[in-house]
Amino acid sequence: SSQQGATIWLTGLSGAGKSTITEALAPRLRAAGHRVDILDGDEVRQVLTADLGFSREDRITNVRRIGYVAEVLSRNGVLTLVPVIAPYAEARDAVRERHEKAGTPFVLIHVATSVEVCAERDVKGLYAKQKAGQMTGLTGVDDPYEEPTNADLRLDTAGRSLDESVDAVWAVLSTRGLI
Ligand code: GGZ
Repeated sequence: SSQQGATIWLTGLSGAGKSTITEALAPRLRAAGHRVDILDGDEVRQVLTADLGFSREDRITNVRRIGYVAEVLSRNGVLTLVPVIAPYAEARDAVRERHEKAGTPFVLIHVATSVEVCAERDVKGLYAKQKAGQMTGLTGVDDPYEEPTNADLRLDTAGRSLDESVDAVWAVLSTRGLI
């Protein structure tokens, strides 16, 4: 079938809800007849970017590589969901530019859950680890997160149900004519 693809990038802190929203959105999009794939930072880092750490340079390389793969998939009709922190504007903009040059739709969702709420949730225990001095360079705590100024949606998940968050992303995709 000929379908319009797009890259839907969910940027935000660890624990903001990027992966959770993605995992709920994907089956809904599939049920609506779309081809969907997910490039989750946590997973992709085990293969495509297994050589990279969390320095500024490595994070930028990580995001550019993932952006390359996302654009190829999206150009070929896949709705490609990318829950990856992408803390640097420079890297996000490079990915956006690659998409624009290819004429491939790019949607940026800022999952803007506050660092306080992310630390409270602390699903992975990273915030506790950083506080205990067992790690450094945690995004939003002692490492930069450059807030997007060009997001299609700024979504704070605090006080919102998962369904409401998914609906908000869905509305953006609908407005953009992608679904
Ligand atoms: C942020 C880290 C860090 C540091 C390990 N800072 O929430 P998670 O656990 O499951 O997903 C996060 C993942 C971050 O990888 P990304 O590829 O999304 O990040 S980036 O765009 O910055 O390259 C987190 C875990 O790895 N993690 N150390 N120091 N998140």
